[in-house]
Amino acid sequence: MTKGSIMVLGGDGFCGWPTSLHLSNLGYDIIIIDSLVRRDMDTELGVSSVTPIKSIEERCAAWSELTGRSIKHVYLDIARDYLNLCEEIRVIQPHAIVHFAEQRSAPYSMKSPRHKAYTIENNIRTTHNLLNALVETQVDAHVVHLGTMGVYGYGTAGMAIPEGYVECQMVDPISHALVETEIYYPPNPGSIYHMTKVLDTQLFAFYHKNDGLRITDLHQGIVWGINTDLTALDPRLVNRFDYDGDFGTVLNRWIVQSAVGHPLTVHGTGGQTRAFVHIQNTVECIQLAIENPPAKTDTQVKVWNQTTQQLNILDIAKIIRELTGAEIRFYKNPRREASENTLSACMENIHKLGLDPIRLNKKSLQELIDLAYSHKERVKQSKIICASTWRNDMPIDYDGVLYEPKK
Ligand code: USQ
Repeated sequence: MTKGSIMVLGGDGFCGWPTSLHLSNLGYDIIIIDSLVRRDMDTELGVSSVTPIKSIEERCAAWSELTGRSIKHVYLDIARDYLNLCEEIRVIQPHAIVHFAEQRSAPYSMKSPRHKAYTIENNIRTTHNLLNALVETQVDAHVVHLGTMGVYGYGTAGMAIPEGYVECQMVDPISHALVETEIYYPPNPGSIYHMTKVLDTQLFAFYHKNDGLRITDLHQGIVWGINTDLTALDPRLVNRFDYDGDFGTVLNRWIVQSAVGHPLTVHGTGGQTRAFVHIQNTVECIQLAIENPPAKTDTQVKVWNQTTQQLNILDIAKIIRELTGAEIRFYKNPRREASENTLSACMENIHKLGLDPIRLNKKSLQELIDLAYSHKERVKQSKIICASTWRNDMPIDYDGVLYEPKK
């Protein structure tokens, strides 16, 4: 028996594909809405996934052959085709809509004026078209959106990062009386990409207040790992593995660098601390969000932090170095970000619902290393260095300086 239909917007991507499999396996009817633009970006950048991913048709056919369950793909650009988005929502009458359909790379968003404009236009129109379409069609689907921990910024605030909202006292500018209130934690995005996720939160707050839309915004940390239990079932289901300077994220990139004998590219001093989550936990968190929807009577958009641990990036490099013997080098940071920060994020919501956190350890890293080593001939060394700088006057550092641990 089906549990109902779920639309996965951006269901061909790095988080979208494993989520689609996970939800299909739980008994939901999955409809992937995807314009396949992420594959076009690989062509634009002259790179491809380290793992040889199959076309969306082959992926869906393999899933059906292996499990008897079907996943349907609809080719649709929801940023530009509002009318067909409405039509799909009307026909499918989804129980929930998982929204991954945004350009998700900070370096890509900072590459050039064109990339900045594309990221703003695409991400904001996508989110707005979705919310607008739900109001127009009057379909009461729960929207589960993939936001980012980066909306909070990585300054050292001197306190733990709450889940979306913070209780505070404000000073009345006239009477100077203290007023107790709760507000969105002040946003501090570090890139145009992160900025779009901040703007999304404002759209959600408005559509929740005005139209009663039910929305969960998941502020996700940096995803590490490639496969989930289901993408690992068959090579045709394998997830994408990005390593290039635009789409590769820090830990996964470094695993690939170690496989091809490239030094680990630590930006700046490596003093950055970031929130992390394993891809298997990502799909489980989305399941938890779907199973625990907001009530119609909720007064706020539901916000959860989707992270299981916070790690210093130089510490990660040292663990990979210990496992693989890779050299670590410090590169001039192509980003404008604090050279050092501490980070402690509240992650109560997903944990109280029973998420079993996968923490970084040598065994889980070894699986990733084995995967990268088995496809290392697919890696182009020339695409490794981050060549997107946050400003035109910032140099691209191709050489770096060797890290020599104190004896
Ligand atoms: N970094 C390096 N060396 C590298 C690559 C990155 O030192 O070779 C550093 C960056 O300078 C940064 C940190 O590692 O300080 C994280 O960079 P990243 O590329 O792994 O992650 P980021 O750009 O923050 O974005 C990624 C995803 C994005 C998601 C975000 C979660 O691409 O979609 O929203 O992680 S978070 O970082 O918590 O905002």
